[in-house]
Amino acid sequence: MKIYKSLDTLIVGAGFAGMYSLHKQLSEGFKAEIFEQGDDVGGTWYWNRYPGARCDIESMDYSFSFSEELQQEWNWKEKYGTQPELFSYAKHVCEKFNLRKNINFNTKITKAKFIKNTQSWLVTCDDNSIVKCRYLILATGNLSTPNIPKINGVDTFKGNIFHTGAWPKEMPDFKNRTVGIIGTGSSGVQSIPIIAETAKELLVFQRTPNFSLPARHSKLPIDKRENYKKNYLKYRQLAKNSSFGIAKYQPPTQSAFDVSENERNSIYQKAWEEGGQAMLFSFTDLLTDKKANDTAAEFVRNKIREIVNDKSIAEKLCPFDHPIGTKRLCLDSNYFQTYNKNNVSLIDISKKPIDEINKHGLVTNGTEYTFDDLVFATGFDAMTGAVNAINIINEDEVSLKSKWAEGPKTYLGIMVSEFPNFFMITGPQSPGVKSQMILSIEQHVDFIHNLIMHKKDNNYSAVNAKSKNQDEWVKHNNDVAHSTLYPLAHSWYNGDNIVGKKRNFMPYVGGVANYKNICDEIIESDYKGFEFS
Ligand code: N01
Repeated sequence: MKIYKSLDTLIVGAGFAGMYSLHKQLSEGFKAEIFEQGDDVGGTWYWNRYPGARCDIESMDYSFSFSEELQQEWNWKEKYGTQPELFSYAKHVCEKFNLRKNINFNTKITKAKFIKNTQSWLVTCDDNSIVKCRYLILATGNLSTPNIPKINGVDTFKGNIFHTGAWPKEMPDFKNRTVGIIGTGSSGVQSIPIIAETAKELLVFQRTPNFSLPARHSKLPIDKRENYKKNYLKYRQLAKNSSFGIAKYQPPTQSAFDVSENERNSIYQKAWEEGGQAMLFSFTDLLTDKKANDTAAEFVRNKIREIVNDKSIAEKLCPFDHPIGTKRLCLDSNYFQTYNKNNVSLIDISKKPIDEINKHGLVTNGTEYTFDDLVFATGFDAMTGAVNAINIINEDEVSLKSKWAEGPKTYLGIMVSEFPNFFMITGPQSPGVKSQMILSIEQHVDFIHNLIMHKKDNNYSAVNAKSKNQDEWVKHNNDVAHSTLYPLAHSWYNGDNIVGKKRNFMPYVGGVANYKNICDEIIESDYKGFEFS
């Protein structure tokens, strides 16, 4: 076995998490490199180039805070960053901190094995080359393994097939073409209105309708941007002390039933007009009390009924299967309005699934629908997909995938017991996907970095999570989730979207601020729950 490179730190993935982690490691003098399967940086914003792709968190929040110079010099143009703008930002970060020379592009990591004697990892790349490293950090993202449902006959389709999460670099031209799209989650809700603008005909195959609120997207006024920049310290602090890591969404103070029905509806109306996710932050009990939640859900259903001209289509677009906000709430620009267009049809497949895909289209409920192009907006094997795609083996020859067969178990979403010197950025059972992702990334990268420094400064050779503390953390994660309405939804949060995946609620929904306090207390207690050897 020939080791072609020896590193202190090997990081997998060159998205925001990987880049910031690399920057921290290099700043401390570590020999560190990223291995990235794409040919550029950006992660999510490299792969998700589908029409209409943009972030659903405002740009001034969804950005790095670790460098004052960076946050002052970058000028966001749009209220919600588009994929091209976010991709440019990622490239700017890469150049500014001189990271590119330490990134191996077009290289996929397939295996990692911990070697007891040397207390290091041997990592195998897809060209079979082997890299030795002391620390292995996964920055592989939570929504990075596209899910293409196994539908009979998919290989026989003669037209083009696209997945929103692996979109080609060259934008396909849908002009004069009939397009079929499967999926009405965030990716579908964003791409459907844009594809409908050019396609001759668009057929939307909907299994479950989704709640979506208007984004009220606009250009970002320069004075607003500059004012925000002047007060960045304050806004970043507010974000850190909030539940979801977004400065303007501070914890509400009153229950939905503290006010009259009229007042409640006027609060919802104001939030609807403001756009974004404001409505979810109107009352304390929207995510814990089904009756409170029903008031917001019905408000949104009534909006759908107002917007969509055809009453039966409107009713098909109204979600009844889950409380609002318990699946990732979509933000849209004219999503429901799109169903008023003559070239758009909604095909409800909730009762009869797609039987097969054939040469010309697909068959459901005995009817054949033909189209030229097929778009899968069918989401991802979320949170565990990218981790399990690497064969990670500990010193006892046990794979992480087998350890996680019944669902992921982590300590703080950062480490896994019996897998020393192995770290995940925003892993399962951490707030990542239920927060402003970049804020959570920064917190995890800093935590992991400090943990590694603590280990190094004390001349330890390995750090590991204790299984007792891990079990307690997993239990806490589940207890918090089950004190809310989240588990009532069938969503990627609990693995329901992947056939055969064990149901487990994966994100930590106890709030960003609470989570950070817990982590800070752990640091202060000399890394309680971690063992050093
Ligand atoms: O994926 P999803 P997504 N037959 O899993 C349907 C983030 N994101 O890519 O609900 C028919 O939400 C499935 O139906 P059902 C964001 O966190 C952010 O849209 O399972 N349909 C559903 O409608 C988001 O939550 C942004 O019944 C099938 C859809 O496909 C996450 O990524 C933008 C099917 C999948 O929805 C994932 O969003 C985009 C089948 N066999 C994404 N299998 C922003 O920042 C699946 N479906 C704005």
